[in-house]
Amino acid sequence: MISIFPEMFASIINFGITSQAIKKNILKINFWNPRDYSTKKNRSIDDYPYGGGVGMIMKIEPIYLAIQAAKLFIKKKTKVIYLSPQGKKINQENILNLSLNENLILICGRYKGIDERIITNYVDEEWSIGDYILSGGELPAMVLIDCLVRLIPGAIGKIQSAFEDSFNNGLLDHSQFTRPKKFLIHNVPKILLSGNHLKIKQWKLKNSLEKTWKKRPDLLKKIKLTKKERNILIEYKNKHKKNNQK
Ligand code: 4GS
Repeated sequence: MISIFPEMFASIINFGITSQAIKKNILKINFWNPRDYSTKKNRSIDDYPYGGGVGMIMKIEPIYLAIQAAKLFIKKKTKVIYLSPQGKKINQENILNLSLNENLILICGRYKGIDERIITNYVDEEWSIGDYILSGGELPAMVLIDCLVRLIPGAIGKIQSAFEDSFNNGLLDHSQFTRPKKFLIHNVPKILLSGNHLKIKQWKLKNSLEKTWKKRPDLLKKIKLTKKERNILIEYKNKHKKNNQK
């Protein structure tokens, strides 16, 4: 991790799955602070932009030296990633691909960003967590680590859960319920209490498809449905239409 605010990472290091993964020695996060590589007495790492304009830019040298130090420490060929709104918007499929890397070097920018020469010459991939402007790359880096850690074998209780979750088949997860069976007037769908595994499986698929169609129709355009899935959806859409006509 290349960041001038390593303390921010306490929130993933000390809590939840990420903290457990560190304790289990299946995740390790190391820090290189550009300030430690500043050539200035006051440890400054930013400067005014050439050509004028508002805001400060992170200087090339401290980040360059931090990357070199990280690479020297890791010893193996390692991808350098810069988190920025200019990057490709990251999704679960990209995360799955990134999880194939044993090591990653993540650069967290601050201020108006980093000297472009870092990006063109020393960054392998630029990823964004969404179309909005944050004040630093630390939160995006933590988002990325949190997503990646779930895919490390042994990080979550059941490997199944990582793969059955929303998005892993391109559809939203089906609705979930837990005890009690009845709260006030609100009941849990009867099928889920029936113990009929085949019926339950069918219900989950149907629920998943309906939910995706209602809440995230954009996801359906990206995947190829089986004939059975298409028929479930057609039936649901017809029912939906009828109800709307009433
Ligand atoms: C994002 C983002 C971001 C951009 C960092 C302005 C400070 C800031 N990084 N996805 N400089 N969205 N970065 O907003 O990754």
